[in-house]
Amino acid sequence: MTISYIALGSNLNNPKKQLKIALRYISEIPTTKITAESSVHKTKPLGPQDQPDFMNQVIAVETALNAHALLYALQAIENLMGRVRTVHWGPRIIDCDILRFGDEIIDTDDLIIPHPEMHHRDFVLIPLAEIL
Ligand code: ROI
Repeated sequence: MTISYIALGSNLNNPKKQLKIALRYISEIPTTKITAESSVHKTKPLGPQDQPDFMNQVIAVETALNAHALLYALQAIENLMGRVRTVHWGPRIIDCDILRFGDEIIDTDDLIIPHPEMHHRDFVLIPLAEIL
């Protein structure tokens, strides 16, 4: 089993509710259990300012999946929830980013772990600190 930290963010269509829906789907990923949840933090957008504030949260999961299988499960949830990739750094219904996966270092086309931007982002570090 591996412990992984995942950052969630939403700024569209009732963002708090979107985080709850994402948590429910994540809890249904096979062999994966949510072991910690930060509180929900309201944050100013990083990037274009002409978009709503975000709701951000970080969770820990314990999983028997490998990192790519977890990534694909999270991408399936994003797609199921209606995420459309249009504006770069634009508003989004849900974003699920793997921050850490055990102590693995991964550098592939579709997945870089540890998340290369996490140490620049208060909206990730503050909720992460809360659950550590
Ligand atoms: N800004 C904040 N505050 N929270 C996010 O989750 C977030 N996600 C993003 C961009 C658009 C970079 N800005 C964000 O992807």
